[in-house]
Amino acid sequence: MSDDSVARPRPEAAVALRPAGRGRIEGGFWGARQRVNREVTIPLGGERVRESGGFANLELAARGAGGEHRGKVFADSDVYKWLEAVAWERGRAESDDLARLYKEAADLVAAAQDPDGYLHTYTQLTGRERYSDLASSHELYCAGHLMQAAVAGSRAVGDDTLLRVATRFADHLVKDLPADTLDGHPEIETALAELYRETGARPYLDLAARMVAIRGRELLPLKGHHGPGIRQDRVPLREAVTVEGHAVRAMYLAAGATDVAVETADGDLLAALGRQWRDMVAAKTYLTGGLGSVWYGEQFGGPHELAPETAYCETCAAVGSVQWSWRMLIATGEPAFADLMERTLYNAVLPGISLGGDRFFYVNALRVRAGANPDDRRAAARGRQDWYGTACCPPNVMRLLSSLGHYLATRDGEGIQLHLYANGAVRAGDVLLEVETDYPWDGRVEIVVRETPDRPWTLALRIPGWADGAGADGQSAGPGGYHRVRRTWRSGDRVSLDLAVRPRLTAAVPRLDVARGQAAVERGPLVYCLEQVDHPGVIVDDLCLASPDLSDGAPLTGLPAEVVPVIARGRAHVHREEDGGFPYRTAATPLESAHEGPVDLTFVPYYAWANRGAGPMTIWTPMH
Ligand code: FUB
Ligand code: ZN
Repeated sequence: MSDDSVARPRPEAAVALRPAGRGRIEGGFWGARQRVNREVTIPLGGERVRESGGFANLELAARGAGGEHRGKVFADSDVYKWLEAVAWERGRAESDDLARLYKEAADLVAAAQDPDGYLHTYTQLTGRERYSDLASSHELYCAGHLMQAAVAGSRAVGDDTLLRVATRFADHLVKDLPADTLDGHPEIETALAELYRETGARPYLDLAARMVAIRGRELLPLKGHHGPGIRQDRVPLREAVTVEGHAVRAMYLAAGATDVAVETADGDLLAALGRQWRDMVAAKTYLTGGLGSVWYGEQFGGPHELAPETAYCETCAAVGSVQWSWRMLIATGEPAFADLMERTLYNAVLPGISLGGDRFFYVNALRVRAGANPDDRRAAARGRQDWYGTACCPPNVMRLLSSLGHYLATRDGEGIQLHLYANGAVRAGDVLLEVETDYPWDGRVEIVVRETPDRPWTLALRIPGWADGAGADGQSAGPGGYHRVRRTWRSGDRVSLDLAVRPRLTAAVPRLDVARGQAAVERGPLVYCLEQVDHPGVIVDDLCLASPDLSDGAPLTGLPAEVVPVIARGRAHVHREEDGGFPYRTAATPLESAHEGPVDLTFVPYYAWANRGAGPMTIWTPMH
């Protein structure tokens, strides 16, 4: 465990909390995911990046003789995100294999860099003029991912191979980037801020701050049918009241703007970001935490435009949301940000990868109908895919899982705050805490103090917003805040938390009309769904809930034994012959409800769906 935190504010930054540093996740829910990530996904990711030309592009650029660029204009970013994951993994546990993989790729990146610091293989190989098409070229987006990988290598294992490349690139940008330049895809802002934090070079922060300040003034040229909003260039961030446009871009920009706000003590900017975050949660976030309801342009829709089957919910948008909320949590200390992080991690990031760690969703629909068209490779009806032509999502999940230990805890002048619960240990200064839990399957979390100074400090434990009936050491602990215990601790002291994990039904507000008359099943932090595979003889589209009573079920064949299904009584609507003609009837006719016999409904955690074959699935189930 060390203070190699993700988004580590400078000492003078205006923040309420400071990251505690990397916690150790061991076993349990997230330990299993981290093991699969390390043993399966990251090695496989390296292979896929190689097969898709990511390394070949760098090799050609290193030779300096031109050549055919393979893949998308942002192919370099796949290499960098994968390298970032390798770096965080090395920090968790060094290995010869990981160190070799990292060195080979990092040396290649260094060799591909132009003498003046520039690096973007698409531009280098095609000979296109630098920065001539920043609305689409992703030059600075790739630079940003390079910088984040470099910071990870430096923080996690003190390897500065990429840091030297990144600082040369950043120095070049500070010196040579035309004034008032923006990238169509934000990312460079948060990366420059982190590079500033790592190196202390103030011009990097100033450049990031300038990019945040001038965004929203329609500086970027328009492309195709899109207006400036898709690239967050319609309204200055300081004035914006909501998030808009391409969801991943919006999240990366907001994360970078939050970094800038805290490092420059810009309270107005932070307040504007808080306003946008709250509007996003209130009107533009799926129950899963997923973001983006419009396929066209991979965008946010309007308020409450959250149709389940056409949900876009790109896995990268969920990763970006976690990054933004983490920064807002540090800036403000408000638990709502940690609540969204938790919801998003379990239900919007994790569905993006199969349980085996080798297949991926790019788009995460909340409903797939029987007979849904699987034509687009991103369509959920097709199930997870081995890789994608636009492979932004898989390495994004890799780097987040590798660095997950950083997001568990923070500290302030009063003590330590635990935000996310995972079996393992957390160190903050001279305090060492062990966390024993089978969360999220079980709500019991035992915190054991192993090392402590001989003076009073406060242990703050987040009680999630859903955790009605939670308790700590026999006292009730209200949801949506922190349960705080202040005392002079002794080694061996324990606090027992019970987060009241049990199945519950959730409804949407009336304005979210696509979910009217329907309910979703949740259990603890997990959102559940109905899958066709558990309902032979009926079609998921025809099912409805017959009773609000829910109970835990027995393990299911084909899913890990620890996965707790939820059982309810249901019914299947009869799809009559006349319904198959023109599927409408006069609204004046009272709705007859013809049902077949009772059906036992089996709900499984949404993150685990499509691991036993793809098929119809729904998060929302009609109540009649
Ligand atoms: O443009 C780079 C990445 O490709 C975006 O972040 C994703 O949404 C995908 O469009
Ligand atoms: Zn993506």
